[in-house]
Amino acid sequence: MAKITHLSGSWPQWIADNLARGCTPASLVEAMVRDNFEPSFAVKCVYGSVQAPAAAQQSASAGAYQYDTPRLPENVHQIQTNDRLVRVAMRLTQPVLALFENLLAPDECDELVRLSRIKLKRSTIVDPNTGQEAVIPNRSSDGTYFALNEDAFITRLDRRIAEVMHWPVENGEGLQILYYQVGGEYKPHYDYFPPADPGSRPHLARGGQRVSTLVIYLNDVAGGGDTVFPELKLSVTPQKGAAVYFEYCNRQGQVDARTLHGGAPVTAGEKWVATKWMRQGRYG
Ligand code: PD2
Ligand code: ZN
Repeated sequence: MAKITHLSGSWPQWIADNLARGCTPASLVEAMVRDNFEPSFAVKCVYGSVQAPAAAQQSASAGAYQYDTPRLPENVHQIQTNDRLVRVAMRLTQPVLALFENLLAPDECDELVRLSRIKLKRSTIVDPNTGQEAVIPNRSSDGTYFALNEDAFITRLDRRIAEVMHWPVENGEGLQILYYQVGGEYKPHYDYFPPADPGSRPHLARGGQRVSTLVIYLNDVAGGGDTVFPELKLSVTPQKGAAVYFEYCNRQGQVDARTLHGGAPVTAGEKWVATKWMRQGRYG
């Protein structure tokens, strides 16, 4: 279905009403993208309607999000974790985003794939209204999870991952593994729970908002499968053992709509990734 790139009917009023009642611009963009709006167009519609106080006028694309000091330290080319030296190959500041190389050894990637293959299930999303897990065509991968510190191998990886994300290991959700075949994709979305969605409430009650994501590539993909950031015009090519990191929730609990991202369709071969989501608080 073609994406919507014009604003008609009750949409302008819907945007105005929801902004007036205090919904964050990011949550409105999220809802519009779910309703098949083209992501950049939705951002323009919503941010074009945001009336920032004169003193706090920011560029329309930055919206009201205030960038804190990044959790990921600036001016660092390498991160020495407990057991591995990880290279910071590239970074952005708004949003905070970085590419890590050499995060996992090839045999660690292979082991995660081997352990996951036997327990894959179709991936789900959180229904924005009910909060229940739902299967949708926008997310056509299979996946599985490892509980935090499930065994010695996972504990070692969880510790290293927490170190590069500069966030407590106990605030992490269990490592999620995703498997995409040719045609498999994850359409652009946010990893945070849109604060205005009723379905976000039960998820926010456990550990609070998600604050950052690490997508780790477990294989080199023969074709497609890039992790794409439409607002940044950025595309990250999967590379075995490397990872893309990004932050999207500041100390005030605001969320950053610039981190809209997706997994582009795989066009050849298969794609395996491991995803770590960090929460504001302990995810117990
Ligand atoms: O597989 C990916 O590249 C991808 C892209 C966007 C994974 C996720 N998001 C995710 O797991 O949230
Ligand atoms: Zn995601």
